[in-house]
Amino acid sequence: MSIDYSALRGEIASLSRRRFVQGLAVAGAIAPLGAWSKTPWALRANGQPEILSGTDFSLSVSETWLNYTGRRRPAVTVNGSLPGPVLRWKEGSTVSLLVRNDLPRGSIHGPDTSIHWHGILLPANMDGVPGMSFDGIRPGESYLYRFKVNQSGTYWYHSHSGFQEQGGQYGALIIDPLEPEPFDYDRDYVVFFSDWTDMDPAKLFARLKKMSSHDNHHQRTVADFLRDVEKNGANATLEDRKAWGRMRMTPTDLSDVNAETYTYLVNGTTSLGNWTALFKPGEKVRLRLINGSAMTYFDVRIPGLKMTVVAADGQYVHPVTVEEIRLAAAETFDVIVEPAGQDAYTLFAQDSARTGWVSATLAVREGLRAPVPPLDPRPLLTMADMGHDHGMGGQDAMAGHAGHDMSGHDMSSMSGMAGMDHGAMSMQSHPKTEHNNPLVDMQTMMPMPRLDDPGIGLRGNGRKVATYADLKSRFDDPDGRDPGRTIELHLTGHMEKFAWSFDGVKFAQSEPLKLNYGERVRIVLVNDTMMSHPIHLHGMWSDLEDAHGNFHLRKHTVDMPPGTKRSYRVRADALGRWAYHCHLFFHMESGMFREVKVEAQS
Ligand SMILES: [Cu+2]
Repeated sequence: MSIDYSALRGEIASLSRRRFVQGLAVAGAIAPLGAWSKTPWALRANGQPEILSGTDFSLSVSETWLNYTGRRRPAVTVNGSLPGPVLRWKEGSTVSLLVRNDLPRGSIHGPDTSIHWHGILLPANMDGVPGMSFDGIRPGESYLYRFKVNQSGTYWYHSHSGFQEQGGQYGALIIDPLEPEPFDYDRDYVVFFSDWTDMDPAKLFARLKKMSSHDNHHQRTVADFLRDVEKNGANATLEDRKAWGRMRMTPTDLSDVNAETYTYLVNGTTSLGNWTALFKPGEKVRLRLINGSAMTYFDVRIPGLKMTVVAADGQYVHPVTVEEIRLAAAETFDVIVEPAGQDAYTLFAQDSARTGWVSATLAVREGLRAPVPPLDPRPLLTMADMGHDHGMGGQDAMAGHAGHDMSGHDMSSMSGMAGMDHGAMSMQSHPKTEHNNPLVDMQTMMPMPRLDDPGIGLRGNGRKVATYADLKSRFDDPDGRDPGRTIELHLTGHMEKFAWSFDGVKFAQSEPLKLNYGERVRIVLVNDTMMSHPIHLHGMWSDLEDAHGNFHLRKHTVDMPPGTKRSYRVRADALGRWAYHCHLFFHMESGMFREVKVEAQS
């Protein structure tokens, strides 16, 4: 083992204690806990954001000073709270949302603002992406969003202006369905995860561009090396080190930004605040898990309880009972739990790099806690995770460097190069724009869908982890047509430069991706990088296909782990200009973003 986990945990614990000294930051007054409620929704837990329901909403985007770490810092908030109020709509109604920009002059989060309704199908000018859907909202001005709500489920909203999403401008969106839901429950809670930083998000981005590995100081040591030699032999160890060196990455690079920088929040509260969802033994509790993080994947579990997943990205799935769920940034999952036999349970969310966590509690009354489990061991990326068959265990994918890096390449240890003839193996081809491209540091050679892979750090952990393969939409393909054409796009990047793009072309240099109004198209994504990317298409559903190309799972955000190739169907039934991007905030900012233009055929 290359890391002393107990020391790491101690370090994090002491860090956490420091952070928690004044760690409970709630923008307004903490809502007093009301009497027990019989209705599923009405109960407001301590610190639960305000719930606004109906059809007419007035929202104010402003700056609020919050203290999560002992220092007061300016957050950008909606109606003064972080997260903003829960908005509760009704399917079939028409909602009006007047959003006013009340950011003070000179705010680090200004000047303009916007709200994007994530996962909601609506007219293009209501989507809230400045420069694409509308001009944004100038200081002191308002924008009236008005559209018919044609779906139901759990979603969220966030700013699409500047760095405001990282600065705290987000909230939950709940849409009650017209038809009864295919499951029942006694209580209903929003569980909104996010990652807070005291830094000015613009400065954090600048730091990433300058020093992309800042948060990954867990470099392997000489002692690790000697241990590896003992275990794997000198040759294999040297080869492995050489290969990693060539890929400009260490095997502990799991996230670009992590708990070194972030304080993780659930419903706007740190672990110390202990956000608590109350239950009575025997009740069914619905938890609407929303990952509103800028850069964090959360692995969520409740030790002692199984979770039955009933919806993904707001859309019903056949119920599947699991013990753990990985939430990519922007994903939502609705789960039902039935706590009984204990007075308190810990809801535990650790980041995928195992650098930190946030916890909350399910309890029969306020003030209780259950034990918080330790962080899982920090996983090491393997060459296989990158799609390399390195002769150290057969894997289903292989990878190589992009063309410009191949000179002097040691073919005995690294397999694959774009365009090479590898005989019977079906090699992944790559777009021309990736070749000799200084923004592309790697290409995958034999990517696979891997829908049944729990993911790095979750394999074989003794817990049943939900995978995309387990989650099947409760309905048939709502479109029904086979896709008329296929568009392949590659997720590309350069770790050291912190440059991210599609097909090696940054947004600023890219042309819009054109879809014909009404067509059913298949989008195939190939991940040519070593990071996971949650890819989000605005305005239209992403209907994920199974490994055989059949409709499988309706999503608004499709997670793409390293070494994967996944496909989904899109019904181009929404005219106009739409954003299409990685939902890791700083990947989007650095160029992993495209415009999708849906046009009527003349
Ligand atoms: Cu990304």
